[in-house]
Amino acid sequence: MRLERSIAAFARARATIAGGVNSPVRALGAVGLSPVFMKSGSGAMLYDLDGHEYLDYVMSWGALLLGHAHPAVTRAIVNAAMRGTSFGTPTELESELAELVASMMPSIERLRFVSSGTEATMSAARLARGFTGRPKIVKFAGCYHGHADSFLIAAGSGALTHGTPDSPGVTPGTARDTLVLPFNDAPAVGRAFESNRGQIAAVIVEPYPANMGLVLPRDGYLRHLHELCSEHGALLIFDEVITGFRVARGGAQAREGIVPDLTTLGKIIGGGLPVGAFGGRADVMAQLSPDGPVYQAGTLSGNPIAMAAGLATLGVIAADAALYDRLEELTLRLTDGLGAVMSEHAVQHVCNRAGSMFTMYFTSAPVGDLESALRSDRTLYARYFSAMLDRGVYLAPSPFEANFLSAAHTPQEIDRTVAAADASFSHLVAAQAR
Ligand code: HOZ
Repeated sequence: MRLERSIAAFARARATIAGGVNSPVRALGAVGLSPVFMKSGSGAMLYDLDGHEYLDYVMSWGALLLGHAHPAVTRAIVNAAMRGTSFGTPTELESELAELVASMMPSIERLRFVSSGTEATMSAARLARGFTGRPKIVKFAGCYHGHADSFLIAAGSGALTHGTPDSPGVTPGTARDTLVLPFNDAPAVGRAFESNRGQIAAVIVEPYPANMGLVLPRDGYLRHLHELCSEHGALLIFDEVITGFRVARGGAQAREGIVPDLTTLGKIIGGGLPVGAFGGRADVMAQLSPDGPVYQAGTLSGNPIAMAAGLATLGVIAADAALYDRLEELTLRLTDGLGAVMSEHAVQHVCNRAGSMFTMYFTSAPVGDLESALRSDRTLYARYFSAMLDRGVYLAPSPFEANFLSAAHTPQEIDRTVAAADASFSHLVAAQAR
């Protein structure tokens, strides 16, 4: 495949942008390529600078539940922009979106909008510390909660992909206050609470971790976390930046029937614009400035254009009772199809799926934590990614990321994707035989 314009665009970007990208996961280093520069997107499709089109399974890292350039969202953005881009004062749009979010996710009694998922988790951690008066946060290996210092320890996503799960620049003091445990290991959490009595402010977890690829919690594991937090006076923070409005209208907490103390949101809540939010128990949120002493702020927090995009997106979701069933059905059609193709070509694989997100690991044993995820064959994944790209399918550019469908994907496009996988593996097997 010829990607001359993308290659030239990357060379140009590298001259002024650090690493040529504004977020490392876009660099495509994990699959041995250089970034594909996109020109536009529509529905399930992406269009690159060189004139290729791709069926997109990244969907802006899960943000675009409704697909690219959804008409209702685009209209809302344009209309909001005509009224002014930012006021630095409250608008009623913020309350409208807050009310809609709270109605869809009842654990959120109060919330605050920020501009990214990183800001949401960073602020939630500070709030948990301020509320409890305790220093330590428990996180799980391979979970990624954005790039605030407290979380760049055994982190997933780009930090894992690029080999820096413990980032330089995080001070030993900060690292000491983050306790890292293996995901899905219930006794480890009990032991951590025992040996850090009165020290743990919060346990933060992606209920369905999606930054070491997708990993699902064992039965009862999340409930166990909830019970331990209650017993020890710590807060349970569900990081639903990815799963919120993705795996169900009410997020993973609705599917699992768990009411966390705090929830962090991002991605879909902004309909493709930069929005995050954190919220939960009213007594905890009351500690935030100006009502309380825990400081948190942002010039563009609750930005009117971003609020309008979020409102339009959640409005479409709220009005479509069958949306999540349709997405789930479509995703099953895809993962079943891909699984069948891989079996036919004798490729060892394990598929983890929740709602409209999934990861295919190239390994034979179940994947339930970072250690098992790391057994996935990265070289094969890189070759698979390239072969699919050649056939017009844009997958997650790392074996340690999730793939996402959108409401814009059609059964025909799913079948095309499965056919592309079949052709890809035929090509890879033939290439290996040569
Ligand atoms: N959570 C996203 C990837 N897993 C973040 C995207 C980014 O880092 O750019």
